[in-house]
Amino acid sequence: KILVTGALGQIGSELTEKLRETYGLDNVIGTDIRRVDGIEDKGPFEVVDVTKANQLVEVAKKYKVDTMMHLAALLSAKAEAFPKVAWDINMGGLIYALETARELDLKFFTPSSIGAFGPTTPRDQTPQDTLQRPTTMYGVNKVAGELLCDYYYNRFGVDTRGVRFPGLISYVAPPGGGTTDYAVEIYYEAVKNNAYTSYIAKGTYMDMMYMPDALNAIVQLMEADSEKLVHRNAFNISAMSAEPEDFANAIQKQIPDFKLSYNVDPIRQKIAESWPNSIDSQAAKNEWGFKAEYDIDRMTADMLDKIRGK
Ligand code: VAH
Repeated sequence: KILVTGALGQIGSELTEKLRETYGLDNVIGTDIRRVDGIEDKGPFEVVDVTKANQLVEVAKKYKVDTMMHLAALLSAKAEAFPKVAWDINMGGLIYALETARELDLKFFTPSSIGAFGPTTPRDQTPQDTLQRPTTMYGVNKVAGELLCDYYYNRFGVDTRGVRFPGLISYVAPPGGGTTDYAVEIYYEAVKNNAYTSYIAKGTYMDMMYMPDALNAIVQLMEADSEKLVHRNAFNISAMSAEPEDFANAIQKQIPDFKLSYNVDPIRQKIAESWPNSIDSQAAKNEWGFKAEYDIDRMTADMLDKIRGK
């Protein structure tokens, strides 16, 4: 049985659904800081504030879970706007999640991010093992989180595993407060207005991935043979390195008169420029068979199709 935190978020909402399809509806308990109408109709759900001691462990005991997937967090741009709140949620939540996993011997997943790298990290084909001096609160949280998860594995034997997610593109639940969110907004605006004004500058490359590939990666990593894992927290994974013009070109293959313009947001541009242009996913491929199925054209066709259908 699996407990998911952040189950109303961009990743959590789709991960909960995917896990229920894979392991059975009643074997996946979604939790988040609040409930929304009808959420219980989709399967077991509990309101949990991950920053409050005992709330997580009580729910984990109540449902006798054996796995925790901890997605509750503040993303990069919001964390930069509210750094102390981000620390409290991102680190305060993580330590209680890890303590729950230690106390109840749970298998544990939490994502890191390309945001765990900084401006002094090699920026092209960033290696799995390299210098990590991020300059954002989110990045500080992600590096500390990676180290904390490895600590709980090495010190207490908690089976912790994680991936460094690139920007994730999806059409089910909107991302909230990320830097890569432009890559989601562009599709909605393309369908609605045939145009989009990007807050990230032309030529700014970042790693990206379509949500179905991200969800498959989580399931694949969690099912991987523990003996084969050389790394744990956290694996570089990416499907593509793209800049705003790449998305515009892919969209124009479907919507020829789509227009992209720019109105750069200096804060999120600064965050984006501190991250890699592209990361190397070889360790994930070698140790647990990571493989992305969606390139930018296939993702674009599916995104536009699904958004039109909404
Ligand atoms: C963000 N979408 O923009 C998240 C993610 C790599 C980006 O961490 O903050």
